[in-house]
Amino acid sequence: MVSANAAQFWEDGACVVRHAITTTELAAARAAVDSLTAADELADLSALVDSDETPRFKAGVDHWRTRDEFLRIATTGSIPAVVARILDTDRLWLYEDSVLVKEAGSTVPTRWHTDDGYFHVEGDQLATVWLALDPSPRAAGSLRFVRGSHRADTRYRPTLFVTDDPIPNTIGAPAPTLDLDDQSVFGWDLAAGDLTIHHARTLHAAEGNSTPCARRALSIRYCGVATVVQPKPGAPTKVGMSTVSPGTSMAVAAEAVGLPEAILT
Ligand SMILES: O=C(O)CCC(=O)C(=O)O
Repeated sequence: MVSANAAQFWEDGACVVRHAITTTELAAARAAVDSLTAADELADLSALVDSDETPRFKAGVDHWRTRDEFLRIATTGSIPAVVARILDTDRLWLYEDSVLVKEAGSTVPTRWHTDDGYFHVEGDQLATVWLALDPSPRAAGSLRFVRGSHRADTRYRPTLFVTDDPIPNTIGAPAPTLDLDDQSVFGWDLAAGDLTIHHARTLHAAEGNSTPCARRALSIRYCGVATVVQPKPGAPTKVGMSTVSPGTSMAVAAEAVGLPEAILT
């Protein structure tokens, strides 16, 4: 069983888990990411900032639907188990996953944002796992967090991720832009197979990737039993979500929407 500092998650807004997956799972996840890249199935986020540099920042969402490896990692084994313990939930659902490849030398940072503005779900049992598939020091773009930001009442407007421009028709305050060296900012250098877990309301960002290796990552976003459906105007649509009334508990909504439930052991 892998261990995590749940108290730090709730106090600071994020915690780290070392050696979270097996080498077999790591190899499978890397192969699945590479198959997405080879098939050109990822969106080019660098294009959103008009970057013409050769290394690109590419990403995609909900690849668990076509790659069983991602579904397996997100819903079985040590990752959902540790997330459920931290969130103190006896049921856990995969809201979505995201593959994020920052190629070696990409200068495109991930801008400050919180995740909750992108999710059509509300509640405290919302967390994102960021699983490093390559060695990820800060210079490669591992996530940095603002200490305690998840405890503030402010709700931030979702952005285009690589720019501070808000997604049209969304609501909320503009996310602040902090210096990564600010004393309120913290994070971890990660080895391949390590992960961080952050609360959906924790402000976070990442540098570009100035290392000579690609930074492949799998972000897995979860919701627990005490969450409810809450449509967020303008946020990216989620298949099936609009068929469920606001306020519906996740235990009912997940089945209607088709969100996979994790097997907690
Ligand atoms: O990988 C990145 O650069 C950003 C990922 C992120 O912010 C997230 O998954 O919440």
